[in-house]
This record gives sequence, structure tokens and C-alpha cells, in this order.
Amino acid sequence: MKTNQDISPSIAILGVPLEDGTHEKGCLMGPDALRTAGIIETLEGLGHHTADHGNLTPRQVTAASTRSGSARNFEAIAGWTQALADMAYAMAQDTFPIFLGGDHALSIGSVAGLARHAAECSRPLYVLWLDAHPDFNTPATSQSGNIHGMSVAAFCGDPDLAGLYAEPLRHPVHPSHVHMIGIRSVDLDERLRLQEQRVLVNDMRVIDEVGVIRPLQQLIDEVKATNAMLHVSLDVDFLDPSIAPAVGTTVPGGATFREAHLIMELLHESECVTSLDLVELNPFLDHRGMTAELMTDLTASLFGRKIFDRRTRHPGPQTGPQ
Ligand SMILES: [Mn+2]
Repeated sequence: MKTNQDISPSIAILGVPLEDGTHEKGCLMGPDALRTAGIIETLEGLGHHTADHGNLTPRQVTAASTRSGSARNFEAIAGWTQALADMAYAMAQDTFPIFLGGDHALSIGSVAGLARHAAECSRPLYVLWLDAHPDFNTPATSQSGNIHGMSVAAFCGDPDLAGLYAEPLRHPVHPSHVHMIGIRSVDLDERLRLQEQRVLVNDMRVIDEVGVIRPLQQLIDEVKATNAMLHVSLDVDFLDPSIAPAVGTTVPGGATFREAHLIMELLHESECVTSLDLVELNPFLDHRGMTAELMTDLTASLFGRKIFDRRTRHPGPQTGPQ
């Protein structure tokens, strides 16, 4: 993904077996399921040197608390966030980091670390949020109190989630730099906040009407025009449950196999992407590893694999009826 064509991009993998952001158990097995599906061998096979940093251990945090409302496992997630933000920052220095989740609360830490790195490079950070949900709730608006539904609010600097970080968030992501695709389940308060803060939401209706190319091209153009870094955060529930059943928050009507691969192929061609989250894989709910394999294949497309080779078919000599 680096623009220097002479150097094969070096990829750093980090497992984040975090499941405190959701009610459903099982996401802690996500990183190992992705490894079992061959994500590292796949990337190596595409010519990318890939280093596996193993699984992250959370920090022990005692002081964190939310200012108001409901946020389950706040302390535990603060521990993951603080350890991950530091790791993400370090990994981004000279590699393309891939974070294997773990539930989507992972992004609270990964994006914060990447935003710090981007700021030090004097570049904006854009986030492409591929998800059924905007994850823009706050402790005050959330019905469930599950922090995996608050990730975007957290890294955009919501004050009720500030206690997840070790220190005040110096580089919050600007909400207008968050582009969402695939959205089809939004809470009422969340909808109002998304509009107020000008998050760019492409719901499934947009995909139905114009496809994935136009909204994606708008993002790529903006990223190129501002010399930004681009983080992609891919939630399993972005995909239609018929092709990706291994997630605790399935919503019908998700992206198809080809829509998802097309997004990844266009992102590869753009050479804009600088980091990736693969989140919400719950292997306990999977069917013979099909979701882990699909997430691995989508990652391969992001790194240059063509699913369908564009070979020209030469029809054989026309033969008449025998
Ligand atoms: Mn999500």
C-alpha cells in the first residue's frame, strides 16, 4: 500500500482478543480464527513480508469511569484501549498495521494510535467505516451500554468516553473525516448526532441506488486531495449474514460478496490505505470457518489479489450441430 513501488509493503499483524465491548461471548477467538484461515500465509503469498506480533495483553486500569449514562466494562475497555493505542502508534511508524479483533471497541484504541501517528506526519486521518451500524452512540444515548456501539464517538472525542484514554485525546478524528458505508441499523439519538456532526453516512439505500463505486471514489478523491492517511475498519456485519454468519449483531440486507470485494479492489488500486481493522468475527457462530475465510479473502483483495482474473476468453472454433 506504500506508494514506493520498489519496496514490498511490510505488514504487522496484532491480535486483539477483546470481547468486553459486547454482550456476546466469542470474539476473543477472532484473531486465532483469522490466523487459522491463513491470513498471514495469504499475505505472504501475495509478496508482502508479514510479521505477527501475537495477541495484545490489556493494561490494568483502575481509575477510569464514564461521566454519565451506561457503558459496560468501561475499565476493562480502557485497559485494552490504552495498550492498543500505544501499539498502533508504534506499529504505524514503518509498517502497515492490521488489527485482528476482537469486537469493534478495538477501534477506540487502534484509531487513536493511528491518529497520533498521522498528526505527527502532519497528515489528516480519514476512517472508512464498513459496518451495519455507525457505532456513534455515547453512554448517554446507548440502549445496551455496549461500548462496541460507541467506538466512533470515542475516537472523535466524545467527552463521556474520554476516560477510556490514558490522557485527554489530543488528536480526535474529525467527524467529517469518517465515511461510513453499509449502514442499515441506526438508533434515533445516534441518527441526530451523526447529522449534527456531519459524519458522511452511505446507508444501504445509497448502495442500492448508485452502487459502491461513487461513495468510495468520493472518499478516495478527498483522501488524495488532502494527502491523508486512510484507515479501514471492517466489521463482519457489513457483509450480508448469508455469506458472513459469524457475528453477534447480524442485520439482513448487507453487502454482497462482489460489492465487498469490489470495495477492497478499488481501495488497493487507490494506494491510499495505510491500516486496517478486522473486527467482530465470532468463530463460535461461524459455519465451518466460512466467515473467517471471507474476511481473509477480502484482506487479500485489499492487498492486490484479483478474485476473478480478467483473462480474455477465446471461444473455440464454431461447430455446427453434429
Ligand atoms: Mn461495528
